[in-house]
Order: sequence, then structure tokens, then C-alpha cells
Amino acid sequence: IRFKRLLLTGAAGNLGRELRPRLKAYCDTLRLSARGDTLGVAGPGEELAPADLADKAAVFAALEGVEAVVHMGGVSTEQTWEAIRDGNITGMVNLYEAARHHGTRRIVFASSNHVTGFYRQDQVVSPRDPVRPDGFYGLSKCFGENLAQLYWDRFGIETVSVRIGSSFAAPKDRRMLATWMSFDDTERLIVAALTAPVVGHSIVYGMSDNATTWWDNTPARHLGYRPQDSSEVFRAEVEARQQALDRDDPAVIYQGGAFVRTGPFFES
Ligand code: 15L
Repeated sequence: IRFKRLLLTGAAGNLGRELRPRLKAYCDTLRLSARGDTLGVAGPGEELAPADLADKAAVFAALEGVEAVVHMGGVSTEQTWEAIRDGNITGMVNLYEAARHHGTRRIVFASSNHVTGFYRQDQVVSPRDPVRPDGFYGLSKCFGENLAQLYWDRFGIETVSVRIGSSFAAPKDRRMLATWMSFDDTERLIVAALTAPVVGHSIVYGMSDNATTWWDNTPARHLGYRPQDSSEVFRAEVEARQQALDRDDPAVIYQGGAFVRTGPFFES
């Protein structure tokens, strides 16, 4: 399947920059969106649609004429409540209202493993289990998933919410041996999410074929995602680099890692 026009939001972010050259292979035109002046110049087959996600008019303009959206935009870590609210709450409402307005058919939403970050590392969680967000950031991603569900139920806009683990060139620590997703697998999963015949609102964990995992993607088998990489090749090096974990540290107990002890909680 080749799309006429795809929109990539968050195109200037860590993952967006990685996906920018990769997604071009699947569409005639890749429209890129990010805040301010961060996108550089448009290459062949690219067009730029700068937009702050909290700016309704700019988001509506960005979605005009696109078949599908890969939504990587928004806040990707614990930040101030105001930043999370603008990017991940207001921004999601603007995006889905724009999709409804323009008749966009499918959105791939960069959700996060932090929607279930307060499960323990000795538990295996599936997309059917109740959420247990580990902070305001994870909570905002729960909102995003619920919003996607609402827009599927009411308006028939399809979404795949990808609870991305850790999408980096290589796992940075022991935790990421379980949560890592290679860039190639990230591309495979996004393409599966864009092209699977029927997705409704589906939730899938974004991970490679790691030897140890905390997530069970059985309920998302219909997406046809087959990871090809594994964190195992990095294990010896990661374990040598990061020794002795403190088993009483919440960041070691819970799946969300250090996210479980940071956040924009107000002074009491
Ligand atoms: C996330 O949601 C973050 O966006 C990313 O920077 C990583 O820290 C990742 O989670 C993770 O859990 O490793």
C-alpha cells in the first residue's frame, strides 16, 4: 500500500527525525509537522506544516488532504502540567477534531508504556489490562487512548495506539533490555498499523522480539506486526556497564523505571 499523503507530527523530535526518511517510502508526499522553525527545508516528496499542537487553526491546516497521520507530536517525558496539558490533552483534541473535520481515516498514535508504568517488573501486562499510569505524562497518554476510542466509536476514525517502549538506537540500561524497540522494528510496527485492513481502535505495545518482556501483544495479533530484532545482542555490554541494581528502588520495582519517581506534582 502506498499513500498519497501522510502527515508525520513531531517530525523534529527524536523519533520523528528517525521516521522522516523512512516513511517517505510509503507515500507520494510526506507532510511534516512540528513546532516553530525546527523542520529545516522540505526535501523531495516532502512538505512542511509547522504547527503548535495547541493551536487549533494550525492543526486543522496540517490535516487538510492527508489520508493518515503518524502522530509522534506532543510531550514525551514528565514535564510541567501546563506543557503536558497543551501538547497531549489540548493537542489530541485538536488533532482528532481536525481528523473528523477533514475525514482522515486512520491515526497511528504514539502512546507510551507509561500508561501501565505502575505494574511491577515481575508482571506481564496485556493491552486488555487496566491502565496504571506512572505520572502526569502517562496519564495524558491514557487520555489520548481514550480519546482515540471515543472517535472510533462515535465517528469511525481508526487508531492504533502504540504503547512505545524505548525506541532508541540501542538499549541504554538494564530496564531497556525488556522495553527496547529498534528503529527498524518501529518502522515495521508503524507500517503494520497504517496498513492492517481493519483496526478500529487497537492498542499494541511497541517492543522488539526481546528475550525478557513485560508485555503480551496477543490481543494485537491482527496487526500482523512481526518484530525482527532483539535486545539480547546488547545484554552483555549493558549488564557490564550498569551493575548492581538497588532492589528497593521504585525505579527497579516498577515497569515505568525512573518515571515512577518524577513528575510535575505541586508543592504541598
Ligand atoms: C517514553 O514514553 C519516553 O518518550 C521515552 O523518552 C523513553 O523514556 C520511554 O518512554 C521509556 O520508557 O524508556
